[in-house]
Amino acid sequence: MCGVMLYAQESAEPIPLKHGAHRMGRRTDPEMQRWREYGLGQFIHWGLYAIPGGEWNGKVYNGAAEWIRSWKELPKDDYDNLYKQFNPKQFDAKQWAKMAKDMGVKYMIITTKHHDGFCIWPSKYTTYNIKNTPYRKDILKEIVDEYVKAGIDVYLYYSILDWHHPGYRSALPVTKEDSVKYKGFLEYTRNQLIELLTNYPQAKGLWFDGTWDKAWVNQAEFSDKLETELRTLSPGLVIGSRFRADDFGKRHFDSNGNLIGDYSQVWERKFPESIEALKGNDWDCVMTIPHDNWGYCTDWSKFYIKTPYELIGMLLKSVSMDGNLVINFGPDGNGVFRPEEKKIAEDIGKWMEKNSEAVYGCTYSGIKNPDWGYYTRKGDKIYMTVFNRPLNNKLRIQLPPELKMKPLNASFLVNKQPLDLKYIRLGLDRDNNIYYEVAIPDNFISGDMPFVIVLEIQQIQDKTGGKEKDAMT
Ligand code: JFZ
Repeated sequence: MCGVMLYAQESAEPIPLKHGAHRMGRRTDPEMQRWREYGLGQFIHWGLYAIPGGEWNGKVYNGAAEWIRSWKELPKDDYDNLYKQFNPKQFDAKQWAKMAKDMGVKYMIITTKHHDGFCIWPSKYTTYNIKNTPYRKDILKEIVDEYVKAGIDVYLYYSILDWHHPGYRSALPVTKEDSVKYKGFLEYTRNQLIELLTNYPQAKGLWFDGTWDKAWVNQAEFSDKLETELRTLSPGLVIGSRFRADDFGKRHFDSNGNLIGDYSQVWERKFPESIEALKGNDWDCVMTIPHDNWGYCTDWSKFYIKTPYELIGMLLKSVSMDGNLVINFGPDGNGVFRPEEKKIAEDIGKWMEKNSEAVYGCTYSGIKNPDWGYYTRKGDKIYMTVFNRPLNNKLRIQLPPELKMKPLNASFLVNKQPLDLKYIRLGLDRDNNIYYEVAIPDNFISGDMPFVIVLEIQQIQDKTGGKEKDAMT
């Protein structure tokens, strides 16, 4: 019964929606193409939570450090007064941007207002902002200016969930008074978003959070109108799938299965199994270096910390499936990145300096990722990034015939050294795959980081290409 209903739904006429997806398929404009080509991004979580750093009165909070205000051990007033201490004396936006630039980052997302409601810009709609801290200056402006100067695109994170605003409600307003207050909160949200885009016109997009709240989900008309308004104010703006829900409260994908917004934001600290799972949608993955902690946390010894090797693996995995990887950093209350983060950024940067050709502007290659690493593609070049060097030094390449690709030559990316490329055979398996092999020289010392081989290919025009396969199935 259930199966029948599902089938009926899928094949039936689309469900009429007033607030569904605005578009089917990918955006085709240059701004979105630019987003697609980034490859690597940086997330920064920075706010009042950086002061306690996951601890209060010597006690350690078990949740994510940026959520500490929700901990019962911490009196809310104490937290809300932390702004009186916020004075990051060592904060240097230029240095931040340089660190990101050296890491090879092409875009960055900065928390302008996290769940605690504190604003790192001098918003005229609340006093709970940077201007009323001892620091006083507009931190957001410093960050936007310096990153833009360094050639890095900036995106503004904004949490709809707000523990400070008196009109905020997480669930549906129950009383008349709740409704009125929540309306005021929605107006506040709209005002601040317009303010952000007006004050920081360089921002390329908005990154929304906390939009799972029932109260927000039920405001489909409001958020849909607001999205249109924001896009009109800032043409080309990129907004992911985590902003608004459709008429029936469906998030990310509307009731007809179409992606809401410009790219999928469901890949938080996880990856799609395969390119097919993405259904052709743009996507990025946001990733923490520890397990699940975004804001500064004094003690990292309780976490497993991802290595640069693993993070580069995640980067190549993302790009090989047409996505971007965004790595999160959480500077401390003084505006300083912890040494571990600096070292990771440096190590990734060293690798990117030599190998970023396999990342920037690259896409899915059409070939399934092999056991030894990842394929990425740009034009007539296939990049083979090797993470697991085979013990026999032979890299097997398995080409589906319908790709009609003929490998011409192979070489190391770093020094262009030519490598032995051998055709093995066609039709070895039931899918008629074509096999090639690249030989890694026995005396090649790969070191402890992945290396890249460039495979130059030619598109072949043959009359039967792909046909044999169809005929066999
Ligand atoms: C949210 C925040 O609560 C968190 O503090 C951080 O800012 C992160 C980037 O976003 O956390 C989430 C959001 C979405 C999911 C999980 C945690 N999710 O979709 O699985």
